[in-house]
This record gives sequence, C-alpha cells and structure tokens, in this order.
Amino acid sequence: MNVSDILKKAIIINKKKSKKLHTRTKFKKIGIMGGTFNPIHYGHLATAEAVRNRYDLDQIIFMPSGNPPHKSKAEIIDKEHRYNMTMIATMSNIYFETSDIEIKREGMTYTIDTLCELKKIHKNSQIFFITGADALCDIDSWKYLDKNFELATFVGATRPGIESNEVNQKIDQLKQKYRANILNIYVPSLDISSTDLRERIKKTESIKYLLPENVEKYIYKNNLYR
Ligand code: DND
Repeated sequence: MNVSDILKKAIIINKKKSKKLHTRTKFKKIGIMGGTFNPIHYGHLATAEAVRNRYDLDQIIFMPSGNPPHKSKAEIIDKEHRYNMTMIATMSNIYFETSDIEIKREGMTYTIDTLCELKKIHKNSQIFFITGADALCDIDSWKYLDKNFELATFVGATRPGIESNEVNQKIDQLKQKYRANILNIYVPSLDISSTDLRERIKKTESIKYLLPENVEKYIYKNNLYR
C-alpha cells in the first residue's frame, strides 16, 4: 500500500475508534499519552500499551502537542506531520485513538487546557495522564501543575537511562507537595528516543524496527528530518 493510502486508511479507522469512545456513556478509565511525537516510536507505543494493560484502561488517547512550550521550534517538524504519523502508528491497536485537540489549539499547548477540555467531554471518566520518567522528573515547570494533579491520575513509566531511585524520590516529593495521585509502572526497557531517530535519519542510518514500518515510510515519502 502506498503512503497516501495508508494515511487515508488511518484517518478512517481513527474516526471510527473516536466515535465509539464518544458514544459510550458508562464510567470509563481513559489514558492520555501526551507527547511531541517528533517522531512517534515503539517506546511511546509500548509504554501506552503497558499502562493500558496494567490499569485495565478502556482507551488510550494519543495527544500530539501543537506548540509545545518546552521544545525549541527549530527541531520540531510541522504539527500536521506529527499528527499524521501518530494516527498511522496507532492504527492497528483497537484501544488507541489519536486526538487533534492540541494541534488545533492556537498558541502554546499546555496540558492543563487539554485536561480541562477532556473533563468536559468525558464527564463520567477517570483520566490517567501517562508520562515517561524523564517527563515526570521535569514536571515542576508545567503550567498550573497543582491543577493538573487535581484533574488526572499521573502514571510515571520507568524509562531507560533514568534511575528508579530518582523517579521514586520525585514521586514522593510530588505526592507530598501537591497531594498528587501518581502511579509508577515498570515498562520493559526500550532505549529509543525521537532525538536519536532524527539524528539517524540525518546521517542516513537505518531506523528500521525502532518505529512502525508505515511511519518509517511516511517519513521517507515526505522527506522529513533531512
Ligand atoms: P514530550 O515533549 O516530553 O513528549 O511531552 C510529554 C508531555 O508533556 C506532552 O503532553 C506535553 O504537552 C507535556 N508538557 C510538557 C511540558 C510542559 C507542559 C506539558 C505544560 O503543560 O506546561 P515526547 O514526544 O518526547 O515523549 C512522549 C512521552 O513518552 C513522554 O512522557 C516521554 O517521557 C515518553 N517516552 C518514553 N517512555 C518510555 N520509553 C521510551 C520513551 N521515549 C519517550 N523510550
């Protein structure tokens, strides 16, 4: 299948999954996997799936960030491309959906705005916001952090390169300071990062088996990260 057909299929499947989620009225446990996804890779996907499985979540919403406040603009490609790649990457998992809430929003993208919006849409739900351990260790800089913790249960996934002692200390500190509800999960090590993938592409090194094959095709077809 060529890349434009893959994308068309991903859009249709994503719409169907989203409709299904919105028509269910019973209490739901919804995971949010927020990220710049520049590009999305198996580390993101495996983490989301591990959290879904462990906490028996009904759905995971992947939330590509529109204009992330914490990243330099120079290194981030267009949000439409990041959104498309995320849709393609999540296509084969019935529990995964990709949202355009953040890429449609003007200005800087803050998680607090997303959580407020999601709480309005999914009134009868518990929201789990999934972060890798590195994101959790840097969380003090987030806008209205205390309010974030009021609206969602946070899940810190252990990530290669981050000491578990450091993560546990951080979680204890956040629990004390904000009365935050934070869960900690061990995810099998996948030492993959978007930064490393971008460098490999620039150096024309292989990225095979580090991210879904269809995402790899999309990157080459659109000449991204060169
Ligand atoms: P990143 O840019 O770190 O995402 O953003 C993560 C989330 O934090 C996004 O939803 C942002 O909007 C939010 N944020 C950041 C800063 C400020 C604010 C909000 C605010 O509201 O003020 P990446 O694409 O780099 O990674 C996505 C997630 O996947 C991260 O949590 C990262 O730690 C994790 N991850 C891995 N987890 C396990 N194994 C790997 C991973 N690679 C990335 N190999």
